[in-house]
Amino acid sequence: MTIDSTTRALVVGMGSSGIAAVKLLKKLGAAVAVSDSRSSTDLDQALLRRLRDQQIEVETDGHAADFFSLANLVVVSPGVPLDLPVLEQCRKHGVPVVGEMSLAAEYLKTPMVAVTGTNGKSTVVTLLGEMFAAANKKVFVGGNIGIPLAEYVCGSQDAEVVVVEVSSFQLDTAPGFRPDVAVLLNISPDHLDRYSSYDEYAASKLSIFAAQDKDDSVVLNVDDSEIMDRLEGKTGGRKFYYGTELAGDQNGIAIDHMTLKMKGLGSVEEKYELTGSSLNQEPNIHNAMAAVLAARLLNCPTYAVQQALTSYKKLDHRMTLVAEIRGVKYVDDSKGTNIGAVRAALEGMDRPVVLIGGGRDKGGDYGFLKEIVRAKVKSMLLIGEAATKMADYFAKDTQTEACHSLPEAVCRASVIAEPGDVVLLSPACASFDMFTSYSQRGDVFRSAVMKLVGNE
Ligand code: UMA
Repeated sequence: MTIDSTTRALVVGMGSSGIAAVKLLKKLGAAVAVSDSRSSTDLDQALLRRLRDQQIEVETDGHAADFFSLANLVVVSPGVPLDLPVLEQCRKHGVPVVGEMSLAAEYLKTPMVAVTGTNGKSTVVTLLGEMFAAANKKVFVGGNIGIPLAEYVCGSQDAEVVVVEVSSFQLDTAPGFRPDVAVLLNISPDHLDRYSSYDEYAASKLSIFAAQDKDDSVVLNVDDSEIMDRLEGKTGGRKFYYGTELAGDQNGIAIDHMTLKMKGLGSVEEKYELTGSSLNQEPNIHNAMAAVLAARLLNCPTYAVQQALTSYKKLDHRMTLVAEIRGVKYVDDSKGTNIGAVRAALEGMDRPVVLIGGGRDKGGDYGFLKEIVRAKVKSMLLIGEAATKMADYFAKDTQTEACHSLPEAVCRASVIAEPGDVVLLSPACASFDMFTSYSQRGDVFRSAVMKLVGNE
């Protein structure tokens, strides 16, 4: 896509992705306008002033067809629903509707590894970042995890490798997206409040491979049947696999106790040790294998890969032990915002669980959790918009109870839990009904637990 002075671009959404897109489009010489559904009083006033100072036309309080009719390119932020009538109108008139990441990738000059999947993305991209950094290579880590790719592309592009976390929302507007190495970690139901079906969501994840060819690499989790069963015909890239065991014709990496063993890659037998690493438990063992494989495909030296595996510190709010009080462990898995993440968290539990869940429902099928809840959860305390729905749903599988707030749920959990139990915050829902983010929810959990510690 050529962007120049004849381009009249309209950017939808004034969050971090939209603003990075504005910068890039301006740099490429386009005339730019922006539109946001929020009212001008809700938007950052300094940002509005900055945009107007740059002669950028700004529409607030919604998206009007007239404003869109002037554009010959529309760049949407990932959080903007693609079925907005104005966007449908643009597509009908042949105006391309693309995403910021996809636009940025067209102007990217640095080799790129892109990581998607329902869970584990942030762990894998941060670990990859540490692997390249350990080799003294300049690396940019961004995308869905934080700094938009367009921000990098606007700069001097001086990294030796770019590592991006990619969401399904970003993939939905990225038909030509072609990473040198694409990693798909797992697929399980998520964001079903945005997709019309689980199949549509899964297809979005698999589309990360769509534009790749034999010069590109594909990294796949052999243990995820949702990926393996849906893969046929979805990629032209060279396939590499990771998992518990690889078939005879599969090259990649497999786990043998705590040792990762490479197969069919490199001239000598490569091994990596996870003993003593913070990644030595599932699902992080699989996340580690994905990162090792992707790093080696981009020639990260073996010593640097091992160094990062050894020194990596787990990200917060992911199965983080907050405290142990009278033999009860309190674990913060606030990042467990979907059903697959909660299932993985429960699978790793060898103690009876008092589960704190709920929040904003994402349309997922709680049926995926029924069996594991029956087996491992002795009591479920539920908060937020989904509390009643979840309490009713699991009433036959475990004892359920709705609570008004997260601190109240922690208090109740401390009464119910017995020595040897674990109190686990792993909500299966988004946080936005009660908190600004999953991390704020995790922080509230932590302070409620620390209050219990203080009361001891
Ligand atoms: N808006 C409109 N019209 C609409 C809807 C929203 O104008 O119909 C406006 C909002 O008023 C707001 C802006 O769009 O001003 C927000 O855009 P956005 O929701 O796309 O958020 P950004 O701040 O641009 O952040 C996005 C990603 N957000 C989402 O995908 C929802 C961030 O991922 C990402 O870090 C950032 O780009 C940089 O790449 C966050 C996320 O929650 C972490 N991702 C989801 C997830 O991980 O599950 C996919």
